[in-house]
Amino acid sequence: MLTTSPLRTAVGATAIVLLTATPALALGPFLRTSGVLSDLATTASGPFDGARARVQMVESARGSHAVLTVKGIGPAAEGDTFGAHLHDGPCIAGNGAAAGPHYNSHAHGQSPTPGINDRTEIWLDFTVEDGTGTGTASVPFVPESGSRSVVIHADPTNAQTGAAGPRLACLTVAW
Ligand SMILES: [Cu+2]
Repeated sequence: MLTTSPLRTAVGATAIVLLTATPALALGPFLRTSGVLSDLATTASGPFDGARARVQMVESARGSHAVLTVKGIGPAAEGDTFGAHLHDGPCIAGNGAAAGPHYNSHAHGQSPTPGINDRTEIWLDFTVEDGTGTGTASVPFVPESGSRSVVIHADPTNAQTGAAGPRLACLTVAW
């Protein structure tokens, strides 16, 4: 028999099954997903064609912690650093705009002061080594559930503006 926490009653049935595998009040993973990246690039081919990504997010008393791992990146990108972020909207191949803006905790009413930085947004930049990249982030909030995405950009994230150039690829993250 399933027992559901009141905090979780709004999420979908599949997620409820996963979440109730742990005691109702325990803090733990609320998102674990993987798959082949969807292509957002405007060029015919690129280093993320056919690459796979895995995203895990864990809730703790301090907020949330995210890990992005990308594997199978083409050799042309070896040693390069790419910006990657949690975005508000879904990942739709060929439609980078569908992912919307970065998930920003102030925009969601979760932080008192506005700002674009690695405390109000989940930035997961990574550097490619042996075709693999890993980005991590810890933030003092837990993002609201929804159909969202992790978007990989062409450039490293600018710490002042959050900009990271064209959108190259994405992965759906929904919880
Ligand atoms: Cu982004």
